[in-house]
Amino acid sequence: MNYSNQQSTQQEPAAGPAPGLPPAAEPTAGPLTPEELQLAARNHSMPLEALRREVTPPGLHYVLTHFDIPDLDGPSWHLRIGGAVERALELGMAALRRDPAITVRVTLECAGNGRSLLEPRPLSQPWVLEAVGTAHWTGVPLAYLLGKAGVQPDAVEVVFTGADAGVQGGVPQQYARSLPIREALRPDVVLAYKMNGTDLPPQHGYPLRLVVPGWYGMASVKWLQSIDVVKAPFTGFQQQVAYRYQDSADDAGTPVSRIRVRSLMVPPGVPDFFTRQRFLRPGPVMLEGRAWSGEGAVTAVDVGIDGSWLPAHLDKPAVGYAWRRWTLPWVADPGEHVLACRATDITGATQPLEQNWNYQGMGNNVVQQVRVTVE
Ligand SMILES: Nc1nc2c(c(=O)[nH]1)N[C@H]1C(S)=C(S)[C@@H](COP(=O)(O)O)O[C@H]1N2
Ligand SMILES: [Mo]
Repeated sequence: MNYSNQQSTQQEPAAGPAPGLPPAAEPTAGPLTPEELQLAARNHSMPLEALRREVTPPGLHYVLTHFDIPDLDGPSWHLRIGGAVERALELGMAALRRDPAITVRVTLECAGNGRSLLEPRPLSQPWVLEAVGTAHWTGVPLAYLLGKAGVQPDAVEVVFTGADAGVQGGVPQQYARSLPIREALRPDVVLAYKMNGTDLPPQHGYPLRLVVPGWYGMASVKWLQSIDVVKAPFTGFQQQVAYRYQDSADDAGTPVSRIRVRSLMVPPGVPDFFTRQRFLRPGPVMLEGRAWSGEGAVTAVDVGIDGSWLPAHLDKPAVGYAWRRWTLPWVADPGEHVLACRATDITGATQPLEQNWNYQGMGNNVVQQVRVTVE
């Protein structure tokens, strides 16, 4: 396949197939670029040792922000709900806090997680494996507010627009994404004003964000400013150009939605500072980690020790779309070892052993490998 010079001159997506990403995003086999380093320093992942915790403290939860983090004033913030509704609404934070609230435990993962492992590597945020986190999100069910506004019968999608703005692929925009009406009316989709029991931190969407359990993170719009019910599919950049599984720049591709099954392991022992290679003493060690899927329950995790697979013990079933803990006792014998973990969900989907390449580097749920030296 030739990845070079596949240019797309089209900018604003109209109806019809999506144009590809602009040439700046051509995949490369070369070393990390200054632009990737810049993004990596702004957007951080979850240190793998935080997998020990059922709920991720906000400072350890991964963060992905396309543009700048807006500095918003909560007390004067207003959410507008309009478009194809019976009654347009404008709600301040005080009013939203008086509405019925729910708390959902949700594992969020960036769709680009695993991107930097791909060869060639799509140029974007260069995640390794840990662009994930699990939090308790508290707020008003979206369905409750859509019920109050009254969705018109011929509506097809709901568009969510954040307060953050910038340029991506040459297109000036505010960050915006849509959901089909069916998903928007799910009882667990929430307009959250709290993360783990306190006000949202600035980087996670203060004062208000959407949380869509089971979907990759791009659906959960932060700094939520407006909700528009629409009668035709939304064609904004983050919907029609970004977040698609594409073979090449010219392929319209298919939209990214639910999180593919994945498991991760807490790397055992202690790391080398620079290489992160692990060092461990011989003897019994409890391997542990967590597994999740946006398609439904995780039903099995297999742990690979130097290429032989053993079924891990799964803890109690997960709550909603949160991760599920797994453990496997191992007796480490001296030498070099490669550990791996591989989850399967209720649909029968299982993590690939080999890379599953696509042009934007989306949904790469390849199995994690951890090299350990036992001595
Ligand atoms: N307004 C806005 N919402 C956004 C984004 C953004 O850049 N702007 N990034 C999205 C992406 S790609 C992800 S993966 C999640 C990350 O959420 P977190 O930073 O709270 O972990 O937010 C989503 N919501
Ligand atoms: Mo993301």
